[in-house]
Amino acid sequence: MSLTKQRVSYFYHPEVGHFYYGPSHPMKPHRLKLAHHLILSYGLYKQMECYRPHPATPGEITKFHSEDYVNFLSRINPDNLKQFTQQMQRFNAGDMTDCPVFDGLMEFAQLYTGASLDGAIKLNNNETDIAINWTGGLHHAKKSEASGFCYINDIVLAILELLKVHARVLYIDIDIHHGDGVEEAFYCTDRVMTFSLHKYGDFFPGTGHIKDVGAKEGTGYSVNAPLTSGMTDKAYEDIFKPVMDKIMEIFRPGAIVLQCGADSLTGDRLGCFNLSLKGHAECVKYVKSFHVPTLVLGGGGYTIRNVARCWAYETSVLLDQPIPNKIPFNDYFEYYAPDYELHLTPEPRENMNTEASLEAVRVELLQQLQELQGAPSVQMQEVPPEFDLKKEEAYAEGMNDGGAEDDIRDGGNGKTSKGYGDGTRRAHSAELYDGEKDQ
Ligand code: V1D
Ligand code: CA
Repeated sequence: MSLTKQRVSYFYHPEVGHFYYGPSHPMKPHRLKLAHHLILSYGLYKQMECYRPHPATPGEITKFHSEDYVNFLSRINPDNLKQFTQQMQRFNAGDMTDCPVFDGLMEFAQLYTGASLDGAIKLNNNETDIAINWTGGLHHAKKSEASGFCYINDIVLAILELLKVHARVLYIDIDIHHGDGVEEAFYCTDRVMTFSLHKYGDFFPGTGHIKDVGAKEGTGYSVNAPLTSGMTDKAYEDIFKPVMDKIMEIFRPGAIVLQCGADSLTGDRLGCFNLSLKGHAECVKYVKSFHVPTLVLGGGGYTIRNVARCWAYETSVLLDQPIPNKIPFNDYFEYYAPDYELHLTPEPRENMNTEASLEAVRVELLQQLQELQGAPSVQMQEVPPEFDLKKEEAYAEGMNDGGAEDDIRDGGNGKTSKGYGDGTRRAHSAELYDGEKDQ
């Protein structure tokens, strides 16, 4: 781990904001354009490497999704629906579901997925410390099924990429919805720990009970914080930080994937938490403070001006570059009326999570994690033979003995993190995109 400034890479495809789920659908890819323009207008592009990602190929996508499902997504369009009635039911797509068939659906999925894969490859090659793809984070998609506005699970595919180099990958999900697709994909393995905070109880997707801890080898490696409406910054932080400390101590990930769904913010059209940008971004800041290679992704977020505010602010946090509260002039300036300010004020309403319920969640999760400490799989993690690491690095990462020299203190915050291996694979060629306006 180096304590020098962390290098940040940013992945954005200029076409990704042009897709349209339909007039009454809350998912608006246009929000991605708003966020991108806000990031540009704050001048943040000057401090990161900006790339135009490649569209993920069907061959890359079938590393997780089934061939049948990917063929279906590649062939279906709004003009040929009648030929696919049965498959639409089977794969949970169409107007009667959360996942409509819209023009360019597969291309959209290829663009957001390619950006996550490019970010993961850049991290694997040790060419960056933090990779950002605000267009990704579609955590509900399953192997053979669309779900909750998500078609291809770019997160699972990016984690599979990171697992080529890293013995253990931590997935963190601060979207208000449970990260069910990612949890399910890695439910039975101890090489990926998933940690989702979410609203639980009469809320989509209905999974993410605190007792859902994983199965088989993966028992104890799924961590769920079920919450209810009205979560405040303080309440969120009081769960997030202690659980993260314990996860980092016990799991020691070589890489982290952080899904930053913005529907956990105050005033979200679908969400019911009451977080400010600062409360949401505190999680991002905290994850960054561990100095572990991190892929930062978007996710949900339905009050689109606030989604843009959130991801622009979090980009500034990742860059350690403070930005003014006044929104700079940009192509979408009118969206930020009437105050034209960045930060959000939480609503004056009750937090339905009581002190006692929050304490119970925190205590239970810390207890579950403590139980892992004695588990043999933590100390004796097996590394597959095709593992793409130099031997000494794999040894240092997967089998360190907990001695003092294994612990590298982070810049004065008292936390420790462990060393990580760097990869030897080549990244996809990506075009440097230097301050150019969106086309
Ligand atoms: F309000 C709507 C209007 C039109 C179409 C869909 C919705 C809608 C709102 N909330 N759909 C939902 C959720 N679905 C249900 C259905 C009822 N059931 C039988 C299912 O409650 C889905 C919410 C998806 C949230 C997606 C996400 O924010 O987590 C996300 N993360 O990354 C990308 C998206
Ligand atoms: Ca979540």
